[in-house]
Formats: sequence, C-alpha cells, structure tokens
Amino acid sequence: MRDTDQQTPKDKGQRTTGNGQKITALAGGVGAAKFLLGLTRVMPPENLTIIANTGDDVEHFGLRISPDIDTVTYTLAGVINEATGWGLADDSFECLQWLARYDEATWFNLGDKDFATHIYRTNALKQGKTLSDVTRHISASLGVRSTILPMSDAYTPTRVQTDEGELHFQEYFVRRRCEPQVLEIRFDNIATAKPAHGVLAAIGDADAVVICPSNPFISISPILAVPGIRKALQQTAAQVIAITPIIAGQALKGPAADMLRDLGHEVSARGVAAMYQDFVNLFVLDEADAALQSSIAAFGMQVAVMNTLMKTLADKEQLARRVLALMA
Ligand code: FO1
Repeated sequence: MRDTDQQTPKDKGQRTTGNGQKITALAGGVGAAKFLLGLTRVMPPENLTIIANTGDDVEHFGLRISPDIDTVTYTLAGVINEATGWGLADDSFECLQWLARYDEATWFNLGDKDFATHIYRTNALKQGKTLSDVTRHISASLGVRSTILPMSDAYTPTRVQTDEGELHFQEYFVRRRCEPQVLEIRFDNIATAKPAHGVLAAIGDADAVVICPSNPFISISPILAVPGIRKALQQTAAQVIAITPIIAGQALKGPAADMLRDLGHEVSARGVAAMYQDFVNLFVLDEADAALQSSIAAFGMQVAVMNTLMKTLADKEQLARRVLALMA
C-alpha cells in the first residue's frame, strides 16, 4: 500500500466521474493495445494519455525501431496487422527479402510499409527531434486522437541476461523465441534517463492510472525504472488500477509466466500484484483466478474480478467499460 497517502481507493474514485475523466495508461505492446483499443471506443479518446514502454526499442539495419509505441499507435489507428498483433496490415516483405541477398539477418520481420515508420523516425531523430516529437507526429498523421508519450526520450534498451549470455530483448524474444533461461533483466542508461515531457504530469493530474495487462518485467518495469515514475505513481492522488496479464498461471502471450518462474516470483496473478503493491490501489483479476482475491487484498489493494480475456472487439470494449465502472 502506498505510504504517502492515506486516502482509500474508494475516496480516490470519487474525484471525478463520467466522460470527463482523464485517464493515463502505462502500456507495453499487444495486450496493452487490445485493452486501449477497447478503452478508446467507450470513452473520449482525447482524455486518454498512454505512456509507452521503450525498453523494447532496438537499432536494427541502422534504424531506430520502437515496437511498443508502434503497436499501440497502429492499433489505435486501425492499421495494425491483426493476425500478429504487431506490424502493419497488408504489408509485404520485399525489402527484407532483398536484404537477405546481402546476407543480412532477417529474423526481425520488418514489413515494407513498416520500414517507412522506422526510416522517418531515424531521420527525424538524426535531425535533432526527440522521440516524443516523432511519436506525436506519427500518431497525429495516422489519425490517433489519444496522446502517446514514450516513457523517456532516452534510448534505454532492455538487456536480458540468459544462460546463453546477454541478449537484447528482441534477440531473446524474436530470434531466440524466449528459449534461453532468464537470469536477470537490466535497462541500459536507465539511471540517467528522464521521463519524457508530460509523463509525470500525466500521472499526477490523472483521475485514474491504468497499468495495462502487459508483461511486468519487460513492458511495465522499464517504465517504472525511469527515475521519478514509480514515485509519481506512489504519490498521485489518482486511483491506480492494474489489470492482470496472467490468467490461471499463464500469460496470454509472451514470456511473462516463464519470467516470473525464472526470476523467483510466484507464477500467478498474485505474483504480479506483489510486484505492484507499493503503488496499485485496485487489482483486476480474471474470474478464473477468483480464489486469489483475498490473498491479493492482503497486499492492501482492492480486488475486482471479471473476464479479462480479450478475443473479440466486444471483449475489449466490455473489459474497458468494466474497468471504467470501477472508477465511478
Ligand atoms: N515479434 C515477433 O514475434 N517476430 C517478429 O519478427 C517481430 C517483428 C516486429 C517488427 C516491428 C515491430 O514493431 C514489432 C515486431 N515484433 C515481432 C513484435 C515485438 O517483438 C514484440 O511484440 C514486442 O517488442 C513485445 O511487446
């Protein structure tokens, strides 16, 4: 439970209600994007600010790639490849195939249209623009009405220490398909990174902050590790709501369950709640895990139980509506 503020979660929820609520979300990639799509369909998208993980960012072929920012942006713009959850719909891979002729690595599947985003970003960064500037321009150009902020303008790539040595997160995740055992995770340059402009205010001024159903180690922890962000979450008067990324001991996508195990945490939604207990007021648990409710409440959080599986657009909207109702 936060130590700086004695308000109960219920008191916090009474600050503002209805469509005027300002909501800030901490987001990773695919799981977060699904929830945020639902959210933007049941609330005014302009009232939503998204703080996106950039720990997954990678420099590849000399280009700066920001997968989580792009996944959220493309999803909210309606141009995401729905089959994969990342990349652009109806893309082709001619450029990558041609690169293979020069013996370049092709394990990271960059589509031809997607390349344009990375070329634009890299060029703009080279010209002195910040990642925040670039992100704003790309999202505005694609018609996204919510605000998307990178967690930081600094490049802080996630390094995964494994039984095969240290790997960039994308090498661990895509090239090595999460097969190596994870020993430790660290974020380059994080000690000197600053929250991007607007990030701390978005947390401090929100009516509610939502921690999206994202991997706690490689999607949410990099955001929390930017100096000042975790403290802002502990100190905000906003209700802080986390949605479980783990259902019945399993991650819907990606290595969250393996990482909980490898890094010595309980492999359950309770294991995730324990990681967030210093700043979360309310934990959203899947109904499959209803039995964990009282032991998570013992961390000093309220617990809400609902279906958190988001297979269809209707599921995404329903989860978003139910999470919004917790704020009313
Ligand atoms: N994920 C994969 O599993 N395989 C890929 O080849 C791949 C390429 C890729 C290219 C651009 C992009 O924005 C995302 C991409 N992703 C790919 C997804 C990405 O690795 C992860 O979803 C995130 O970094 C974890 O949130």
